[in-house]
Amino acid sequence: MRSFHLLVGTVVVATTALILFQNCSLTGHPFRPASWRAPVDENTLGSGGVGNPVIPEAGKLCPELDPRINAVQVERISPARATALRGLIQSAVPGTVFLLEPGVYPISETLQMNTPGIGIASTTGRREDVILDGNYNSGSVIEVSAKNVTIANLTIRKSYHHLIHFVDNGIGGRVYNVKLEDARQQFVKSSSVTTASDNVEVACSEFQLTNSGRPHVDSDSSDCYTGGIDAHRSRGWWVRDNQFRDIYCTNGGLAEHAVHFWNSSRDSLVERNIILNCARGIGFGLGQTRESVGRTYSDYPNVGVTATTYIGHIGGVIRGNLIIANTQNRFDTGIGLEQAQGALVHHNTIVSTDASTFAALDIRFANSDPEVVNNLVYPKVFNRDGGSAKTYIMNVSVEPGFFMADDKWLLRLDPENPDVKTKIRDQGVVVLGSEIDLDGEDRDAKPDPGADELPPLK
Ligand SMILES: [Ca+2]
Ligand SMILES: [Ca+2]
Repeated sequence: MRSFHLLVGTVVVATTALILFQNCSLTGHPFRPASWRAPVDENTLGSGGVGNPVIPEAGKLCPELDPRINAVQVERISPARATALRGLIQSAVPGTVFLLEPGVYPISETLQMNTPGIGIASTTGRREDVILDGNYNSGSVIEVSAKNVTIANLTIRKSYHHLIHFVDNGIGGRVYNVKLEDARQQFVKSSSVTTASDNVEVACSEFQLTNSGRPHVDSDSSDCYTGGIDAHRSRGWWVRDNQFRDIYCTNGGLAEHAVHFWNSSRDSLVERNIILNCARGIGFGLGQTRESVGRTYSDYPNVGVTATTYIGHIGGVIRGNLIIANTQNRFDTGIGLEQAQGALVHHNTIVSTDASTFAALDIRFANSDPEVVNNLVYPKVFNRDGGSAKTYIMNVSVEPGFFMADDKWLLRLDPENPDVKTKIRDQGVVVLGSEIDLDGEDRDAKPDPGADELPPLK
């Protein structure tokens, strides 16, 4: 099926572009203009090549967030008051923002953010200046159970359960410019009993499992019970412009995805994330039938209730993500769709040089019927157990040789490579919602498949 695109000529492409433009619509999300992106550690990521820094538009997608805007009250906290923080948050009036001065804040008991509109951030705006350290004590570091809570500009590390756990009613939450490091279980979790935490934005943040954190991963609940974002029964999340790194286990267990929405989640928008050396990239749904209590919607009344009508994920968009693995025996799947109905998979680059890779893209079970357009994939795409793409065009099979030779992360295509010139540059079709590439640059009128629009020809 993948070879089909190579035969598509210009006329067909133009026609298809028109049809696609008319048919594509974002399921649930209006187009949200990109606003900002976090700076990237270029020492780790490599130079990018062709005179481009890795993120040439740094700042455009991720401008600085000042949490004092719209705050009803601002409370300044020093590390000396770390032990008082929990009680102060507990008794805060709605709209209070806690600004923490630089330092390490030991968190021995979960911070319960259960008042609407409250926030926590550093005084400096730099995430490395303030560290909430759970030291694997117990529970989660932060639990969110109220609307419009903001967590920004700081670091959270070493949780026994989750670094941030959205429980009931955490609607409209925002996780912004946060460094999330070393969770024993999933880094950001959403699970609810009564009211799901919908419309949460996780943006411009960095998730990393370090070598020193990896031995702490929970291997009792499953062999490798961790992952980046793990959201059950959640609707309308927006996960954008983040980095996920090294979320894998070395004990033979398979980590959950860097970004995973399942158990009848809906309308997730996952865009422009960089996912490096994680065991699995992005997942919508998991398994053929429900594993725990799913969620129903008025227009999908039985979707989460009975095994025969189960849908793992409804709608949603996965676009402009860069999913790279160059490790060995760690990488399983780039994008996994399991009972994921109506997903749009556009302009992603998925490349693995890991010999144990199962699939760049895995389309599984009968409800999975994605529209797959303008992706770069290597090595394999699978349709299995009755799953198949509804639309599959202009997806190009790339090889590591297509990328810059001095770029160990395979972040940049080599514009001089003959295959890049003929198979990728300007060969995509116009897809609504993908106007901005991974760098925050506008795509030209002839889009290039993959996450990055190539620099113009000189
Ligand atoms: Ca182009
Ligand atoms: Ca670009």
